[in-house]
Amino acid sequence: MTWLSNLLSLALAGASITSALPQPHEDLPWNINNRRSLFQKRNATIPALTVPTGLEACAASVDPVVTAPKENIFLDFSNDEIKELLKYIHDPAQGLNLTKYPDAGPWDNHVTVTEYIVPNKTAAVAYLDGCGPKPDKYARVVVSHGASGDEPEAWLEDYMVGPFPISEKTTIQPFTFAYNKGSSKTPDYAKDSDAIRKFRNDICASMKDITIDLLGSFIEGGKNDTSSLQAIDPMWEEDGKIKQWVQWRLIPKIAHYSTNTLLTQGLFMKFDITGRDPSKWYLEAILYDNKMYKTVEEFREAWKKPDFNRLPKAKEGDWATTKQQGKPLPYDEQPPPVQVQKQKRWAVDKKNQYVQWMDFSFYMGFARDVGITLYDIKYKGKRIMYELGLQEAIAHYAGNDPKSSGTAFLDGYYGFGPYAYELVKGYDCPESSTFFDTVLYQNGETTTNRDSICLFEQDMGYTMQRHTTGKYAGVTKNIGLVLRAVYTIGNYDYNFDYVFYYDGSIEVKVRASGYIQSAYYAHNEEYGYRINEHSSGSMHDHVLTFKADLDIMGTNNTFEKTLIVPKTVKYVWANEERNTMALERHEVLTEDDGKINWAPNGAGIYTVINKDEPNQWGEYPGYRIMPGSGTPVHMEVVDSTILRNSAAFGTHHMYVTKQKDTEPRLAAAANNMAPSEPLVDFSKFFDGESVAQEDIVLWFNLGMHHVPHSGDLPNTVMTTAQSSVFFTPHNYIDMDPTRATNQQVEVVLTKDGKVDHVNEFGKKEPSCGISIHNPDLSAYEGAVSVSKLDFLEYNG
Ligand SMILES: *[C@@H]1O[C@H](CO)[C@@H](O)[C@H](O)[C@H]1NC(C)=O
Ligand SMILES: *[C@@H]1O[C@H](CO)[C@@H](O)[C@H](O)[C@H]1NC(C)=O
Ligand SMILES: *[C@@H]1O[C@H](CO)[C@@H](O)[C@H](O)[C@H]1NC(C)=O
Ligand SMILES: *[C@@H]1O[C@H](CO)[C@@H](O)[C@H](O)[C@H]1NC(C)=O
Ligand SMILES: *[C@@H]1O[C@H](CO)[C@@H](O)[C@H](O)[C@H]1NC(C)=O
Ligand SMILES: [Cu+2]
Repeated sequence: MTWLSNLLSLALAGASITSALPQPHEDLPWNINNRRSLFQKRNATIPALTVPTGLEACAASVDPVVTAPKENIFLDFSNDEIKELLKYIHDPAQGLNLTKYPDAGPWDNHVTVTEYIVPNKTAAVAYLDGCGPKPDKYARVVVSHGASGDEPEAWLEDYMVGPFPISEKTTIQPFTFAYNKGSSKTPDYAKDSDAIRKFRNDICASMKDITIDLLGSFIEGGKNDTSSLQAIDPMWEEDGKIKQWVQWRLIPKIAHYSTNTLLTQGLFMKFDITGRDPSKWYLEAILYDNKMYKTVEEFREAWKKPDFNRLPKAKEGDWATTKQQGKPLPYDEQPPPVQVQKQKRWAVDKKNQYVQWMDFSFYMGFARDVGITLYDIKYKGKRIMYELGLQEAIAHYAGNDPKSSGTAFLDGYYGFGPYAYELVKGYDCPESSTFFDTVLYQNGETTTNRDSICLFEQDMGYTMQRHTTGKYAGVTKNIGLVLRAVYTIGNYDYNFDYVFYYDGSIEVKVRASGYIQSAYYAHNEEYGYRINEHSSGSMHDHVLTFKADLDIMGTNNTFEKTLIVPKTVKYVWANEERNTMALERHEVLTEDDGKINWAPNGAGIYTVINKDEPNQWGEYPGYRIMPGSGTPVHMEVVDSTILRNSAAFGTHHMYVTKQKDTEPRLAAAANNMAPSEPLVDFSKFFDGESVAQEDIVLWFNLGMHHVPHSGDLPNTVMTTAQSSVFFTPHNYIDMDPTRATNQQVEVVLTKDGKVDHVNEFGKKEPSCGISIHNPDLSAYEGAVSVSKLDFLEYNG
C-alpha cells in the first residue's frame, strides 16, 4: 500500500472528511517515483481509518443543462466550414497563388491563420435581442506572401472572406475595417528565418574556438550544438535597415525541463538582415563584457591578448529544474484538503458554449490571438457586459545588454489560443469541473486542445457576510464560479480566471508562473537582482490589457469618477471651518479625458453608470471597476523605443472610448512585425468624441512590475505574481443580493446564551459520500493537430 492508495469518502458539501477506506490503487506513472521515495524515506504510515456509518456512496448525478436562448454567434467555424474556406481560397481562380502550407518555402505564398470574424456589435446585439437576423459569417484569412521576388520584403496580408457558406456572393477583400493603419499589410520578417539561422550559425561556427573557451559551448548549426541564439523581439529597425541582436544561451540537457531562458550567456551579436538576399546580410557587432567588436577577427585579436577578461560560464543544474527537491515538509505526504462536488450547480449548453450560474449567464468565444472572450454577460436577466476579454499582453524588459534592452513581447503575435494546453485535473482545476475543448485553425491544420477550459464552483475560503451578537450568529458562505484557462506562451504560463460572485461581482484575474527570461548578470546591476552565478533576474513589466464593453441598462452609459478629496468646510452649524473630506464627482465627457489612472491612495470610485435610468433615490445605477489583488500597473517605460506606436494601451491604468464596429480590438497580431507602423494604433481611438451617455468601452490593464528575485528560481510562483480587478454592482440593485442564497446559517440564541434554534434556509444536507483519490492523468494529451488540406492532395 502506498499513500496514493486511499479511497477517501467525503461528504458532499464543505469537503470535510468523514471516512477513509484504504484500498489498493493502480500505480500512476506521473509522480509515483518521487512521491513514493519520499514516503519511504520518511517511513510514514497512514493510520487505517474506519468506515463511517450512515453515509452511502453517491448515485450518479445528472448535470444541469440549459439551452442557450440564441445560437452562439461568437464561435469559430466548424471543421467542415474551414475545409470549405481553404478549398475556396486555394483555388487558382482566386488569384492568391497559394502553396499548400507543408510544401511552402520562403518564396511561396501560404495561408497562416484562418479564423471566424466575430460579428459587429450592432448586428450581434440586434440578433441577441431578437430584432435582427443571424449575422452573416465572414472569415479572416492571413496570407504570408513570399512569392513576389521583386518585393523588398515578404509580407503578411489579412483578407476578409465571406459571406458563408461559399456562394456567388462570396468575395475576398482586404481585411481593413478593423485596422486603422488603412491597410492590412505588414512586413513578414519571420519568412526568412531558416536562411537567417543558417547565416548566423555559419558565423558562430567560425568562432567556435573562442566560444568553447569563453562559454564552454558552440554553435555550428548541427545536432551537437551546445548553445543556441535567442533574438530580440520585436525586430529592430534602424535608419530603414533591419537589425537583429542575439544572445547566446546554453541548450538544456537535464531531462525534459525547458530551462533555456535561465541559461543566458554573456555573448551578444548584431546582424544586419535587411532585405531577402542573404549575400547582403552581415555581422555588424559582437559584444562581450560590455565591449564591442566589429568583426570576428577583431574579437579574436582581443581574446588572444593575455589581459582579456573572462566572465563566469553559465552552467545548468538542478536549481533550474522544477523537479521535487529540498527537505520534505512535515506531514506534507498526507493528502491535503481537496475540493469535491457531487452535484453541479451551474448549467451549460455545451454546443453553444453558454453558461448559467445563479443570476449570471454568458456565452464564450475563443480566438487564436486572445484566447477566451465572454459575450453577452447578463445579471438578473439584464445585459451588463456585451464583451469581456483579453486584448494584448506586453512583457517589456530592460537591461544594459542589447537583448534585455531590445525585448518587449507582444504576445498576441504568438497568440494565446494555440497555447491553451490541456489542464491538469485535480491541480489546475477540480476534477468535478466542466471541461471544454478549444479548437483553432492555422497553417492548414486544426489544433484541438482537449479540456483546456474549466468551469467550477469554489468555496472562496472566506465568508461573504457575517455578524455575531449575544443574540445570534449569522454567516454566509462565499461561493464563486470560476472560468479558467492557462496559456503557456514560450517560457511563461498565464492563468486567467473570470470569477462570478453571489453579490453580482465579476473578478478578472491573471496569475503568472513558468520560467523567467533571465539576463546574463554582468553589467546588469541596475536592471535586476543577481540570482545566481551567471544570471540576473532581468526586470520587466507585464501589462495585460482587457476590453470590457459594459452596457448598463442599455448602451447609453457614462463613465464617472467619484474622488474622495480633503476639504475645508464652514458648516452653518459650526463656529469655525473644519478640515474634513468630501466626494467630488467628475463625468468623463469626451475621449480627450478618457485616459485614466487609479487615484493615489485608492481615493477614487470609478463607475460606468446610466444617467437616463436613475434609481428611486435619484442615484445612477452602474457597475464599479476597482482593483482586486496585486498593484495596478501600466508600463513604466515612457514612449518605448522598442514598441513605438504599438503600446498606446500601456500608458495608463484604463481608458474610455466610444464603441465602434471599426474598433473591435486595440491591437493586431502582426503589430509585432512593424511597431512603428502597426495595423492597429490604439492612440488613434482617441479623437475627441463624446462619451457622455454613449455606448462606451472600458479598456483596462492588469499586470505587475516584475523584478525577479532568487525565489523566482526555477519558476515564478503565483502567490505574488497576480493581478485582478473587480466589476461590482454600484447602486445597481436596491440591496445586497447575497441575502437570497441558501448557503447561509443563523444560530439564534436564547436570552441566557444557549442555542435556541438554527436556521438552515432550505439548504440540502450532504446525503452521500464521494470517493477521492489522486486524479488519473494517464490520458493527458498535448495539442492535437490534424491537417485540413487533404483535398489538395486529391487535386495533385
Ligand atoms: C525506515 O525503515 C527502514 C526499514 O525498516 C529502516 O532501515 C530505516 O532506518 C527507517 N528510516 C527512518 C528514517 O526511520
Ligand atoms: C506564384 O508563386 C510561385 C511560387 O510559389 C511563383 O514562382 C510564381 O511566380 C507566382 N506566380 C505569380 C503569377 O505571381
Ligand atoms: C462591421 O462593420 C464595419 C464598419 O461598419 C464594416 O466595414 C464591416 O464590413 C462589418 N463587418 C462585417 C463582418 O459585417
Ligand atoms: C556529433 O558528434 C558525434 C560524436 O562526437 C559525431 O560522430 C557526429 O559526426 C557529430 N555530428 C555533427 C552533425 O557534427
Ligand atoms: C441614447 O441617446 C441618444 C441621444 O444621445 C438617443 O437618441 C438614443 O435613443 C438613446 N438610446 C437609448 C437606447 O436610449
Ligand atoms: Cu515576469
